[in-house]
Amino acid sequence: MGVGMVGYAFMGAAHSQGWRTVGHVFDLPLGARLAAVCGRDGTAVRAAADRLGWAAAETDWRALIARDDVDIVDICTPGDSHAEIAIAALDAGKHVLCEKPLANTVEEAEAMAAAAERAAARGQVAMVGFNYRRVPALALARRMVAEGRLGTLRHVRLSYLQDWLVDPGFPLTWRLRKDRAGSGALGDLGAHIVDLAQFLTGEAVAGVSALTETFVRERPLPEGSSAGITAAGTGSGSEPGAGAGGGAGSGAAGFGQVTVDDAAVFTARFPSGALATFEATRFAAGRKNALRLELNGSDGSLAFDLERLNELSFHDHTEPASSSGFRRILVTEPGHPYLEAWWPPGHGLGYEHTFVHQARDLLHAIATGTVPAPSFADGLSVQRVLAAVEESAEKNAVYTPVPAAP
Ligand code: SOE
Repeated sequence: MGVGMVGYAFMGAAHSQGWRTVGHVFDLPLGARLAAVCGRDGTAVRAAADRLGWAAAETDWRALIARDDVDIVDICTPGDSHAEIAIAALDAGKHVLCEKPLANTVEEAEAMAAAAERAAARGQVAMVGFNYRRVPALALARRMVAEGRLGTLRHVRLSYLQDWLVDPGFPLTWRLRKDRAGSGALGDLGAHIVDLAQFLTGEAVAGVSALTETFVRERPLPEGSSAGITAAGTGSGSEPGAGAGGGAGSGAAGFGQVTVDDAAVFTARFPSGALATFEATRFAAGRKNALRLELNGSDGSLAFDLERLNELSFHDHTEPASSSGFRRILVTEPGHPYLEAWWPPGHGLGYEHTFVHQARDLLHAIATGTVPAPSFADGLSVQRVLAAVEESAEKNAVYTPVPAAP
């Protein structure tokens, strides 16, 4: 399978690592070839191709899709271009991998899911890049929940905490603009934890109640065009359309309006009756990429922390109270998800390996003609939850505690 990737900044580099490595680790029904990478700046995209291992470079995504040596189109651009590129690629007969969140709006996500369904009838595959499903410990957690090890689920608790916006001097990059990114911490981080909650429980969120906040409403306009989550940009990758400055609402001289949320907190219900809490923020000082979760059921609990991603904590509540308690499962055994192909027990994996696993799962889905998980329909379902969160936050149904009678 020839892969053509659009965008080559942080996510593009992570995906490249996945495509380069997958065939060297897993026994695959189909191989992957890094055919071409695409970005708008010709000099920069050629440099990225050399650095990341792509055979060719293109400056127009339509030309990338039209290439005969491209079978899979991998979309690593900001959200505002996902729908157009994905639908064009599917209509051109290509398989598609699209970064999360699937789109910037529910309408776009619906159109993408419809295109994916049409394409599936022609044997094409469309997957959304919720890579944390591919952390072995989280794949194991899902297996344990599905096996009933937790009994009836009562609580689903997830938070995703970063801190790269704490400094009010951090520039107004594309991730802080609604027209480019759709939303802020909600779509970027909240999308991951909503997807994980639905993946782990096997249930779809049934209702939400939310608060969002933009703590710093104006930020300096950036000097460069490619900054992502670092002020200086991540690598030299200018994602197509990643320019940050133009179009930002103007504020004080040299400043622009932040048009997305900095943080979102919300509660939710699952059809089974389980209650969920979610927190997504870029303002948790000291927390760099802290994705944490805990599930509590009638028969036990599971807990996970991305900063210790080779471990899963499990409490078996059916054991005698005198000897039960949380114990650490070191998720590095060959019987654990994805680990049959990696290192001997105890030799852990990291963030980058989730992209190798993602490439593996996509190639398997193509070879077997199965709908991959997470599908575009799964991406749409997350998008609907994000939209419900925004609507709830806008309506701001916050009740003030009644003061005590004098
Ligand atoms: C930035 O907040 C970011 O790169 C997200 O966009 C990714 O999805 C997440 O994996 C890491 O943080």
